[in-house]
Amino acid sequence: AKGFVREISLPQIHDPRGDLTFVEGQNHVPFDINRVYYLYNVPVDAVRGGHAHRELEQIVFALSGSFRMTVDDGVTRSEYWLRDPRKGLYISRLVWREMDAFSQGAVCMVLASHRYNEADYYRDYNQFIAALRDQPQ
Ligand code: T46
Repeated sequence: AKGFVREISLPQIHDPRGDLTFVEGQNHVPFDINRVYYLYNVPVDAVRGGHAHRELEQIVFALSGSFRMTVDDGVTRSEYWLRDPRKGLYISRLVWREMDAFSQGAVCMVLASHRYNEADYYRDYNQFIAALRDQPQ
């Protein structure tokens, strides 16, 4: 199976005291959350990512500010601008991703299906493409 991405919309409880958004396991997230991590203090000229995962599924949010995610399933490259804390980007396994154009003070939060495991990474693009060719259709 090929990798894919899709947008996930979360509820927003609007209030004069401020907005509230929540994420529920088994409801908004199609996997068990085993890890949460966040990127912050990111220099505006930083480039992050540059890898794909063997098994990991994730949902990426811009909790504050904005940044660009470029995703590549080995055939098509697409760009998503994350800037709305209610909207996450679900990224399946076997998707190459790069992140850049972080705004000043941007905070990126990621919900992940597994704990951190360096062995799950393809950090070489050609190795990722070769692995895709070995996938059953
Ligand atoms: C992804 C994008 C969106 C850990 O020890 N634990 C962790 O949970 C993570 C995510 C990283 N690390 C270590 C591994 C590296 O030594 O932190 C260092 C930086 O990780 P990396 O270069 O992979 O960071 P990014 O921002 O390029 O990528 C991360 C995730 O690794 C990746 O899965 O999709 O954010």
